Amino acid sequence: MRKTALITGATSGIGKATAQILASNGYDLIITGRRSELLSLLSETITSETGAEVITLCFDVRNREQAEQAIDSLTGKWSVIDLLVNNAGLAVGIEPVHEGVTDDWERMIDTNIKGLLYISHKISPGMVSRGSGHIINVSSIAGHEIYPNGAAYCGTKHAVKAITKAMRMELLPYGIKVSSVSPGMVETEFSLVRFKGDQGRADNVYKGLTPLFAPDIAEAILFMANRPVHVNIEDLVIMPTDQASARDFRRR
Ligand code: NDP
Ligand code: 8X3
Repeated sequence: MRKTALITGATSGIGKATAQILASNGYDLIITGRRSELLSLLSETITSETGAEVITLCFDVRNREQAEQAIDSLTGKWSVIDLLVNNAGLAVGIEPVHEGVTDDWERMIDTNIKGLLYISHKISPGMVSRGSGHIINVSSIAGHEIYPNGAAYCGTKHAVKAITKAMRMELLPYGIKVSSVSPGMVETEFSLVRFKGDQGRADNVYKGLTPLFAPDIAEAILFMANRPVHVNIEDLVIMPTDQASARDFRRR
């Protein structure tokens, strides 16, 4: 029997690659994001390529009312979510706190922390009542390490680590798995967003090294989701071979 997964931030990067690989491996999908045309396009492509059933929910995870309404709109089989991938997230700006832009911090905190909590709050009660389910949070090496000019982003990903562990403890009595995946540098739209559309600066991030690519993380998420019932992967740190820490790179 096919399972159902809800993926936040499926219009691009890791979320999109995760949607594609899950659909090819027995999941029907609820894909979400703010860019409705990209959601529709992805939904059509996945259905024609894999035969998976896909529905789309277009909303901003920062907007609690929108997020709650979107999840409340799910009925029938779509209200039974086996796997939640909390992926929507971003970094914006790269300045020290004393020179930072407060609006950038709001965007990161509201998306990476509050959005993840809003969605988990709406979807986990169904898992609790069924006594099964799996939540995989997309964290980061920035949830394990800290680097200068990344205070707010690292703060949000450390928060994701704390929320993941707390929810793992809270959901333990119900047999629900809670995991995180913590990638290093992955080439997606991430750097373009961080540098506010400056393609040159975004390209420089990946110059001279081989980063991870979105399917590398999607494959890991599929692996985590497919473990036997008695196995929960708590966290998976995945780095490019060319990156040894948040600050150590091998560029040629
Ligand atoms: P992308 O920018 O390619 O994708 C981000 C996704 O998040 C998009 O689908 C975007 O959709 C969605 N999103 C962002 N803000 C919102 C919002 N307010 N409401 C709803 N959806 C939103 O980046 P990645 O794929 O790289 O990022 C995915 C996750 O991976 C993030 O949590 C990021 O922190 C994490 N990560 C990324 C790394 C990297 O180097 N790339 C490394 C470690 C972790 P839309 O714009 O349509 O709303
Ligand atoms: C993204 C990776 O190193 O820019 O989470 O924080 S990093």
